[in-house]
Amino acid sequence: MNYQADQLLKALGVTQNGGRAVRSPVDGAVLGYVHEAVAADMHEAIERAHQAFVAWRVVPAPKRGELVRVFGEVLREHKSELAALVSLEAGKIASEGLGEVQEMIDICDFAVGLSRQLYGLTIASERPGHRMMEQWHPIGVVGVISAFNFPVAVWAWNACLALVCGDPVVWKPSEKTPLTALATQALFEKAVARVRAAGMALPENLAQLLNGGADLGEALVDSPKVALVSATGSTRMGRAVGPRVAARFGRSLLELGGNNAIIVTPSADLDLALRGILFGAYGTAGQRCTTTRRLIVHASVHDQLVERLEKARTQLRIGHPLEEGTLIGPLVDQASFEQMQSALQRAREQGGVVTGGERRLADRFPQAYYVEPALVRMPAQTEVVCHETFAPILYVLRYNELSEAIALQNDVPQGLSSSIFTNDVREAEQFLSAAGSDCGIANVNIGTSGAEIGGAFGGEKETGGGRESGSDAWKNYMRRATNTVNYSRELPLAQGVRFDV
Ligand code: UN1
Repeated sequence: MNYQADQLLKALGVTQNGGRAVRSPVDGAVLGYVHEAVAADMHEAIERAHQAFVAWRVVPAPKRGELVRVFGEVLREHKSELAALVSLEAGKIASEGLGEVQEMIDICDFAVGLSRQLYGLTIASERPGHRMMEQWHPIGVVGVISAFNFPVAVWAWNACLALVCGDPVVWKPSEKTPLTALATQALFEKAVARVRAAGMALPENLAQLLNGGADLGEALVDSPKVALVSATGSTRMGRAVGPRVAARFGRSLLELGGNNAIIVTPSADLDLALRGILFGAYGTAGQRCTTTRRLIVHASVHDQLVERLEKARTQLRIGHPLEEGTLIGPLVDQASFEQMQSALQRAREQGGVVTGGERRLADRFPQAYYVEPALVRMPAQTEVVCHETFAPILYVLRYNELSEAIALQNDVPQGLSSSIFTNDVREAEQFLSAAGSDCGIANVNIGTSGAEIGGAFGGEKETGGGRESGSDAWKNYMRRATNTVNYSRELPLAQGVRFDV
């Protein structure tokens, strides 16, 4: 048992009483234990959530916001402990663990503001003495399926919006990160207790957590009582979820794989580009859906940029994520390491020149998988480059014309994030235009990862089309009602139709 984890769990209010052992990607040590649920438990949880919905949907939205405000307060109080647990369970370096909890706090603030801004339109009626409007009503139970790499923030994006929108949440986290989920749930329950102690009545079961296997996710996907299934993870998972939810006419919000590219043009500030590429490609050990996986560089700056990148790559400190100065933590598990090795092998077979990619620190951490980030010069955008490998591999391609670079950028099945480094306004605008990047996120002079919560987050094509987090993503969690009110003493029909007896 890892004693640091033991203390963190205690400080976060998680009591341990047996269950499956959960191991850390950092060193393979047991961090704690988790009891796993089965599908029948999920059916009961959905039923309880539905009862909560009936009560919660009529609580005024700004009052619902009060719960989320207090949750944000509790998160601030426990930021360092939860962040450290994220580091131990998901392998993130300290500042990224803190950053993940900061995303949770930020979305709380955003959702609280939103709780007074769930606006509908008023619409001009063609009939005299009539008024048309739209209202946004709570939609029902929201199921959240989340991935290991953002084990708590992605749940918070969904849960905080869902709660202010009037929807209870049922959460099935990744099997790789159940402890951070338990800690988050304990903090949420602390917020519930605090709001109740201050005199506000709250229904039971506004947010429930069930740890366990794929059968739990399937129960969420198939239940007609789950109005929205928000799923983050692989395209393979999304292919299973999307059609099944659609088959029962449920709603799904999918945030799946990315294959994000940075284009570097001749006018680019190469110092800036280098920093953006390093964090984008190798930060979080390449395990973000927004990780930069492809670099498309103009021939005139290709060699010097790649040379600088190659040098900087070898200077990134790999190690225990909570040790001062570490920039690259471990891969999540052995399977992930093997997928990385297999991708590098395929890249070599497809004409790539690979540097890095070897296992590191195996003597110090024989049960963990640290790797040197890899750089692969590719002759073309081959099969392996079109595939998302969840590891720090950066494929480098060369271009001559910007249109060619944009075509390469778009010519992959995924469509999440993209960037251009340029100081030429024409190039930047071309990249952002309708004929430019086809991704949900397109940036200028910043990298592909590390988006702020205020924007809508998600992407097109195999990324699944969903938008979470900021902007008007809240509309996913509500249903729209169009209302026409007649305040006249006549009953004119629309389109001039006559139906008089
Ligand atoms: C993810 O990897 O699923 O933009 C989410 C980013 C983070 C969120 C990533 N804010 O990189």
